[in-house]
Amino acid sequence: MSLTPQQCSFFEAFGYILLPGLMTDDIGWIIEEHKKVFEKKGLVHDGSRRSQIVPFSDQSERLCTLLDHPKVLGVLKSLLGEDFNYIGGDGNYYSGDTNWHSDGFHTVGFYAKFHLYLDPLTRGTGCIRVIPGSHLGGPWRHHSERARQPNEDFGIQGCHIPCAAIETEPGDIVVFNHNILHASYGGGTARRHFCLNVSRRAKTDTEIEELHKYIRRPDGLPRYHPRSASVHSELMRRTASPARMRHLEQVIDCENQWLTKGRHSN
Ligand SMILES: O=C(O)CCC(=O)C(=O)O
Repeated sequence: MSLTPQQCSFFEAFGYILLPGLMTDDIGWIIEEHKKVFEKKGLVHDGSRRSQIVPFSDQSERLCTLLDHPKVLGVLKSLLGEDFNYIGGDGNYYSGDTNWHSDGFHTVGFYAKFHLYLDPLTRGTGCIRVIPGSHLGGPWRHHSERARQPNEDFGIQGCHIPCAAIETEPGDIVVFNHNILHASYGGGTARRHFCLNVSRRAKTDTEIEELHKYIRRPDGLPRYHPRSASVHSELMRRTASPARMRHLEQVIDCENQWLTKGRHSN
Protein backbone atom coordinates (compact mmCIF):
# COMPACT_ATOMS: atom_id res chain seq x y z
CA MET A 1 0.00 0.00 0.00
CA SER A 2 1.69 3.19 -1.15
CA LEU A 3 0.71 6.73 -0.28
CA THR A 4 -0.50 8.94 -3.09
CA PRO A 5 1.71 11.75 -4.39
CA GLN A 6 -0.78 14.15 -2.79
CA GLN A 7 -0.38 12.49 0.62
CA CYS A 8 3.41 12.70 0.29
CA SER A 9 3.15 16.38 -0.66
CA PHE A 10 0.91 17.03 2.35
CA PHE A 11 3.51 15.39 4.60
CA GLU A 12 6.30 17.46 3.07
CA ALA A 13 4.42 20.75 3.33
CA PHE A 14 2.77 20.38 6.73
CA GLY A 15 5.17 17.93 8.40
CA TYR A 16 2.67 15.27 9.41
CA ILE A 17 0.01 12.91 8.10
CA LEU A 18 -2.90 11.07 9.68
CA LEU A 19 -3.76 7.66 8.22
CA PRO A 20 -7.17 6.72 9.65
CA GLY A 21 -7.71 3.01 10.22
CA LEU A 22 -4.43 1.92 8.65
CA MET A 23 -3.74 -0.66 11.38
CA THR A 24 -7.28 -1.39 12.57
CA ASP A 25 -7.07 -5.06 11.53
CA ASP A 26 -3.95 -5.53 13.68
CA ILE A 27 -4.68 -3.31 16.64
CA GLY A 28 -5.91 -6.15 18.90
CA TRP A 29 -2.62 -8.02 18.97
CA ILE A 30 -0.61 -4.79 18.98
CA ILE A 31 -2.34 -3.65 22.19
CA GLU A 32 -1.74 -7.09 23.74
CA GLU A 33 1.97 -6.93 22.90
CA HIS A 34 2.26 -3.38 24.32
CA LYS A 35 0.92 -4.71 27.63
CA LYS A 36 3.18 -7.76 27.55
CA VAL A 37 6.34 -5.71 26.98
CA PHE A 38 5.67 -3.63 30.09
CA GLU A 39 4.91 -6.81 32.06
CA LYS A 40 8.05 -8.54 30.79
CA LYS A 41 10.16 -5.55 31.81
CA GLY A 42 8.45 -5.44 35.22
CA LEU A 43 7.52 -1.80 34.72
CA VAL A 44 4.30 -1.05 36.54
CA HIS A 45 2.76 2.26 35.52
CA ASP A 46 1.27 4.05 38.52
CA GLY A 47 0.04 7.10 36.60
CA SER A 48 2.13 9.61 38.55
CA ARG A 49 4.48 10.23 35.60
CA ARG A 50 5.38 8.88 32.18
CA SER A 51 6.61 5.27 32.07
CA GLN A 52 8.88 4.62 29.11
CA ILE A 53 10.73 1.65 27.57
CA VAL A 54 13.32 2.02 24.81
CA PRO A 55 13.78 0.50 22.35
CA PHE A 56 10.20 -0.72 22.51
CA SER A 57 8.99 -2.75 19.51
CA ASP A 58 12.34 -4.49 19.70
CA GLN A 59 11.31 -6.22 22.96
CA SER A 60 8.57 -8.30 21.32
CA GLU A 61 9.18 -10.70 18.46
CA ARG A 62 5.70 -9.94 17.13
CA LEU A 63 6.11 -6.15 17.34
CA CYS A 64 9.42 -6.51 15.50
CA THR A 65 7.36 -7.78 12.55
CA LEU A 66 5.82 -4.33 12.16
CA LEU A 67 8.95 -3.68 10.13
CA ASP A 68 7.83 -6.47 7.77
CA HIS A 69 4.20 -5.37 7.65
CA PRO A 70 3.10 -4.41 4.12
CA LYS A 71 1.05 -1.42 5.31
CA VAL A 72 3.82 -0.04 7.53
CA LEU A 73 6.37 -0.57 4.78
CA GLY A 74 4.07 0.99 2.19
CA VAL A 75 3.81 4.19 4.20
CA LEU A 76 7.44 4.43 5.22
CA LYS A 77 8.79 3.62 1.77
CA SER A 78 6.49 6.23 0.24
CA LEU A 79 7.70 8.92 2.63
CA LEU A 80 11.35 7.97 3.12
CA GLY A 81 12.39 5.72 0.28
CA GLU A 82 12.70 1.96 -0.26
CA ASP A 83 15.83 1.76 1.90
CA PHE A 84 14.73 3.81 4.92
CA ASN A 85 16.45 3.22 8.27
CA TYR A 86 14.74 2.02 11.45
CA ILE A 87 16.38 3.93 14.29
CA GLY A 88 14.62 2.64 17.40
CA GLY A 89 11.61 3.97 19.21
CA ASP A 90 10.04 4.26 22.62
CA GLY A 91 6.93 2.77 24.20
CA ASN A 92 5.01 4.73 26.79
CA TYR A 93 2.26 5.19 29.22
CA TYR A 94 1.98 8.99 29.08
CA SER A 95 0.57 10.85 32.04
CA GLY A 96 -0.79 14.38 31.80
CA ASP A 97 0.24 17.12 29.40
CA THR A 98 3.26 17.15 27.11
CA ASN A 99 4.45 20.69 26.45
CA TRP A 100 5.47 21.97 23.03
CA HIS A 101 8.79 20.63 21.77
CA SER A 102 10.37 19.05 18.71
CA ASP A 103 12.32 15.79 18.66
CA GLY A 104 15.52 17.57 17.65
CA PHE A 105 15.89 19.84 14.68
CA HIS A 106 17.65 18.20 11.76
CA THR A 107 18.86 20.52 9.03
CA VAL A 108 20.49 17.57 7.29
CA GLY A 109 18.78 14.29 6.49
CA PHE A 110 15.14 13.43 7.04
CA TYR A 111 13.84 11.93 10.28
CA ALA A 112 10.28 10.89 11.08
CA LYS A 113 8.21 9.14 13.72
CA PHE A 114 5.49 6.54 13.04
CA HIS A 115 3.07 6.74 15.98
CA LEU A 116 0.61 4.21 17.32
CA TYR A 117 -1.74 5.63 19.93
CA LEU A 118 -3.62 2.79 21.57
CA ASP A 119 -6.54 4.70 23.15
CA PRO A 120 -9.19 6.95 21.58
CA LEU A 121 -7.83 10.50 21.93
CA THR A 122 -9.48 13.84 21.23
CA ARG A 123 -8.31 17.46 21.38
CA GLY A 124 -9.45 17.65 25.01
CA THR A 125 -8.18 14.22 26.08
CA GLY A 126 -4.56 14.24 25.01
CA CYS A 127 -4.43 13.69 21.27
CA ILE A 128 -1.19 14.68 19.60
CA ARG A 129 -1.13 18.31 18.43
CA VAL A 130 1.27 19.73 15.88
CA ILE A 131 2.04 23.17 14.51
CA PRO A 132 1.81 22.45 10.78
CA GLY A 133 4.82 23.71 8.84
CA SER A 134 6.99 24.23 11.94
CA HIS A 135 9.28 21.41 10.74
CA LEU A 136 10.49 23.63 7.89
CA GLY A 137 12.51 26.04 9.99
CA GLY A 138 13.72 29.22 8.34
CA PRO A 139 12.52 32.52 9.83
CA TRP A 140 9.33 30.77 11.01
CA ARG A 141 11.33 28.54 13.31
CA HIS A 142 12.22 31.35 15.69
CA HIS A 143 8.55 32.19 16.15
CA SER A 144 7.23 28.65 16.33
CA GLU A 145 9.90 27.70 18.89
CA ARG A 146 8.40 30.29 21.20
CA ALA A 147 5.51 27.88 21.72
CA ARG A 148 7.90 26.22 24.17
CA GLN A 149 7.23 29.09 26.59
CA PRO A 150 3.78 30.23 25.54
CA ASN A 151 2.97 32.19 28.68
CA GLU A 152 6.12 34.30 28.54
CA ASP A 153 6.17 34.86 24.77
CA PHE A 154 2.51 34.93 23.77
CA GLY A 155 0.65 35.43 27.02
CA ILE A 156 -1.41 32.28 26.53
CA GLN A 157 -1.34 28.73 27.83
CA GLY A 158 0.21 26.00 25.70
CA CYS A 159 -3.19 24.44 25.13
CA HIS A 160 -4.28 27.59 23.28
CA ILE A 161 -1.43 27.68 20.78
CA PRO A 162 -2.94 27.43 17.25
CA CYS A 163 -2.34 23.94 15.96
CA ALA A 164 -3.73 20.86 14.27
CA ALA A 165 -5.15 18.56 16.96
CA ILE A 166 -4.92 15.09 15.43
CA GLU A 167 -7.73 13.09 16.99
CA THR A 168 -7.19 9.35 16.73
CA GLU A 169 -8.87 6.01 17.32
CA PRO A 170 -6.77 2.90 18.01
CA GLY A 171 -5.61 1.64 14.62
CA ASP A 172 -5.10 5.12 13.19
CA ILE A 173 -1.54 6.08 12.39
CA VAL A 174 0.15 9.46 12.68
CA VAL A 175 3.52 10.06 11.08
CA PHE A 176 5.38 13.28 11.69
CA ASN A 177 8.70 14.89 10.86
CA HIS A 178 10.99 14.93 13.93
CA ASN A 179 11.42 18.68 13.53
CA ILE A 180 7.76 19.50 13.97
CA LEU A 181 6.62 21.19 17.17
CA HIS A 182 4.18 18.92 18.96
CA ALA A 183 2.38 18.64 22.30
CA SER A 184 -0.69 17.15 23.95
CA TYR A 185 -3.09 18.55 26.53
CA GLY A 186 -5.84 17.17 28.72
CA GLY A 187 -4.74 13.55 28.52
CA GLY A 188 -5.37 11.04 31.30
CA THR A 189 -2.75 9.31 33.38
CA ALA A 190 -2.26 6.18 31.25
CA ARG A 191 -2.20 7.04 27.54
CA ARG A 192 -0.71 4.05 25.75
CA HIS A 193 1.63 4.79 22.88
CA PHE A 194 4.66 3.57 21.02
CA CYS A 195 6.49 4.63 17.91
CA LEU A 196 9.00 3.66 15.28
CA ASN A 197 11.67 6.26 14.59
CA VAL A 198 12.83 6.17 11.01
CA SER A 199 15.06 8.15 8.69
CA ARG A 200 15.91 8.39 5.05
CA ARG A 201 19.01 6.36 4.21
CA ALA A 202 21.96 8.68 4.75
CA LYS A 203 23.77 9.13 1.43
CA THR A 204 26.14 12.08 1.71
CA ASP A 205 28.97 12.49 4.25
CA THR A 206 27.02 15.13 6.17
CA GLU A 207 23.93 12.92 6.27
CA ILE A 208 26.02 10.04 7.58
CA GLU A 209 27.54 12.33 10.22
CA GLU A 210 24.02 13.39 11.24
CA LEU A 211 22.97 9.74 11.59
CA HIS A 212 26.03 9.10 13.80
CA LYS A 213 25.00 12.06 15.93
CA TYR A 214 21.45 10.76 16.22
CA ILE A 215 22.35 7.30 17.39
CA ARG A 216 25.34 8.31 19.53
CA ARG A 217 25.03 10.88 22.29
CA PRO A 218 27.47 13.83 22.38
CA ASP A 219 29.37 12.13 25.22
CA GLY A 220 30.04 9.15 22.94
CA LEU A 221 27.70 6.73 24.66
CA PRO A 222 25.02 4.90 22.68
CA ARG A 223 21.73 6.78 22.41
CA TYR A 224 19.84 4.42 24.70
CA HIS A 225 22.65 3.91 27.24
CA PRO A 226 22.42 2.58 29.91
CA ARG A 227 19.19 0.80 29.03
CA SER A 228 20.49 -0.60 25.76
CA ALA A 229 23.91 -0.69 24.18
CA SER A 230 22.63 -0.45 20.63
CA VAL A 231 19.77 1.17 18.81
CA HIS A 232 18.10 -2.15 17.97
CA SER A 233 17.65 -5.11 20.27
CA GLU A 234 19.42 -8.38 19.64
CA LEU A 235 15.95 -9.90 19.05
CA MET A 236 15.14 -7.38 16.33
CA ARG A 237 18.36 -8.23 14.51
CA ARG A 238 18.31 -11.99 15.09
CA THR A 239 14.78 -12.39 13.75
CA ALA A 240 15.28 -10.09 10.76
CA SER A 241 14.72 -11.39 7.24
CA PRO A 242 17.02 -9.97 4.54
CA ALA A 243 14.20 -7.55 3.68
CA ARG A 244 13.98 -6.24 7.27
CA MET A 245 17.76 -6.20 7.57
CA ARG A 246 17.83 -3.58 4.82
CA HIS A 247 16.23 -1.16 7.30
CA LEU A 248 18.68 -2.04 10.08
CA GLU A 249 21.97 -2.28 8.21
CA GLN A 250 23.05 1.35 8.07
CA VAL A 251 22.69 1.76 11.83
CA ILE A 252 24.56 -1.53 12.34
CA ASP A 253 27.33 -0.21 10.08
CA CYS A 254 27.58 2.96 12.18
CA GLU A 255 27.77 0.97 15.40
CA ASN A 256 30.39 -1.36 13.94
CA GLN A 257 32.51 1.62 12.96
CA TRP A 258 32.58 2.78 16.56
CA LEU A 259 33.52 -0.67 17.72
CA THR A 260 36.30 -1.18 15.21
CA LYS A 261 37.69 2.36 15.02
CA GLY A 262 36.76 3.65 18.46
CA ARG A 263 34.85 6.45 16.75
CA HIS A 264 33.65 9.11 19.23
CA SER A 265 35.22 7.00 21.95
CA ASN A 266 36.72 9.90 23.92
O1 LIG B 1 1.62 12.16 22.98
C1 LIG B 1 2.30 12.88 23.70
O2 LIG B 1 1.88 13.37 24.77
C2 LIG B 1 3.70 13.26 23.34
C3 LIG B 1 4.29 12.51 22.21
C4 LIG B 1 5.67 12.97 21.94
O3 LIG B 1 6.14 13.96 22.40
C5 LIG B 1 6.49 12.18 21.05
O4 LIG B 1 6.14 11.04 20.73
O5 LIG B 1 7.55 12.68 20.65
